[in-house]
Amino acid sequence: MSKKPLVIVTRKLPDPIETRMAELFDVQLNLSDEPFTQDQMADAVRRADVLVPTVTDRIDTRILAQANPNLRLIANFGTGVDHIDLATARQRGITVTNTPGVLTEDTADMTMALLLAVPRRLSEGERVIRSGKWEGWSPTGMLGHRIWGKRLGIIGMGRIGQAVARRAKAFGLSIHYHNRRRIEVEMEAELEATYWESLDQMLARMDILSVNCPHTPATYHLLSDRRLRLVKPHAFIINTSRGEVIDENALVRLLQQGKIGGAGLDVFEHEPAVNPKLLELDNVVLLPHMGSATIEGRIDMGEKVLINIKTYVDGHTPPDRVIMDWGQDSLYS
Ligand code: 8YV
Repeated sequence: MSKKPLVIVTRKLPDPIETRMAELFDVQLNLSDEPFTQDQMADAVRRADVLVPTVTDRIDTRILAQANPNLRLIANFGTGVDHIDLATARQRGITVTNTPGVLTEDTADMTMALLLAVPRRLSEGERVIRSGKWEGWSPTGMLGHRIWGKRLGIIGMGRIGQAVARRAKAFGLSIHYHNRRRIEVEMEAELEATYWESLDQMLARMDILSVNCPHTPATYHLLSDRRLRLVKPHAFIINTSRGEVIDENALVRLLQQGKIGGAGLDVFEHEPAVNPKLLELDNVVLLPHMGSATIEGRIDMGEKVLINIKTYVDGHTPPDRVIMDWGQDSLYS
């Protein structure tokens, strides 16, 4: 590209990142931070050389069909790329990059926060205080479930899953995992993690489950109604990955029926809509997709986006090019 490429950014990014971007490229920022409408998105793909979307944008076949041949790079601000039709992007010769690694620890922290909050009833406790109804300590008041000594089943043992395992080990949980392939034996030994080839069998044996796999065609409703019914009635389910991995209606039904002990959800199947029935349940902790929401993390993500664009514009393969590697036989990484 001889002239400065036009980079269109769909959401407000941290100021220092926007400043650097404007120095390097010809940039169209979204200062309002309102997500793009479908019309704005169509306009963006018709004009941009590089598009910087986020998880709130749907870059589907219909949108990509309207893209100009000059759109060569989609540099996603975020790790999950399930909102981008990767197959169509590939067909049209568009490179897709993401921001892996820099939000691993923050997301693992949030997983632990939920993993503690749900069994120990943190949100419920705070609601009691805020309602002004607390009458003081009692031997049987606000009893939750002990964490240490319990079995944690991690679904998806990639970077975030492993970071969760490290933390959970320090909290005295025993670590179990299911993944599309077994991790390196050295890593398994370091994490003292037990591999379960059968997700069904693992689900039936765990006290706490943590969803840490990406949403791909193969993991959509991985925790289906049938699988959720295998979970122990006192078990807790934590999800900081993507809502679509769990059949949310089935989860809500089983929570209502007391067939699952509780849930900690940072993500939802139809964000930003939250199933209203979840709001009626006391044994759930609900967060607005803030797993990686730290000031530092957002800067790091922005830096990654900048490096990916710069590398691409300079004619090289960007470091975080997304390789679509999920086939029929593969589940998740
Ligand atoms: C980000 C996330 O905040 O990176 C991801 O995949 O889920 C979030 O933590 C969001 O995606 C930014 O686009």
